Amino acid sequence: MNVMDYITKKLKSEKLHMGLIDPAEQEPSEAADIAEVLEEVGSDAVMIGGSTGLKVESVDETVKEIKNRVSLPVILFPTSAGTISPRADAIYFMSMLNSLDRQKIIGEQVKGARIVRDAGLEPLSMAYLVVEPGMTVGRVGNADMIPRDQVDLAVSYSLAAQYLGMRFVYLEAGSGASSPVPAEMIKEVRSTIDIPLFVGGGIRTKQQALEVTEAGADIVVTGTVIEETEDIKNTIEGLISTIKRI
Ligand code: 1GP
Repeated sequence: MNVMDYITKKLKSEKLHMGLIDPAEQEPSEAADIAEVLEEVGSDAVMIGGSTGLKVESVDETVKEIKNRVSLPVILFPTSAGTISPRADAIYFMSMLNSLDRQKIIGEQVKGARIVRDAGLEPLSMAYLVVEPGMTVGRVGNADMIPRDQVDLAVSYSLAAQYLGMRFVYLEAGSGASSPVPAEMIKEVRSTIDIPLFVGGGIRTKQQALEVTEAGADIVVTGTVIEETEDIKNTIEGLISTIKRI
């Protein structure tokens, strides 16, 4: 499966939803149960990652179980070069452009490049931009966070990413953020760049999903809501139907 083609083709006619599963939060078989629900309710891909101190073994086992049971693309969303599973379909080859830590901008990427090549993983080049409040990823990534009212700064970073040849921009408010990336910021970035825009962090309700997609998010990522809800099927189905209606 060529994941870039899959995403590009889908984006021609609809907005996408991707469900983020953290291998540290459940057993691999339970992760596969969640992935089955995501597939059933019309999610477009499963992203794997998101925790600090993740072990490559648990990433690998989780990807294996999911690949055994669903046909959705499984894409790694790595925190470091040490958590790459060759069983996935693709990997976001991402740089946290607004990190103050060289390791997060290019260090892990140098460490991981040959691992990705040798594993035969499809690299999907992505600019990862952390917006306030940023949560754990902002802290761990030593991000010089984009303030919520600095729309121009988000636009400048996103345009720089496009000019550097990156294929995606991800505006990240941080997993579990109290509110998502501001609509005004999404709108300005979307109207400036030509590459697809991911938005994630703090999206829990249909209203929030509506606001970020109406503002211009092409791909909406949700993670925490999957972990917190009592009824994954209904909750995610509601979010996806909202996202796909735009
Ligand atoms: C985190 O953007 C993703 O990297 C998802 O955030 O867990 O808040 O949905 P949530």
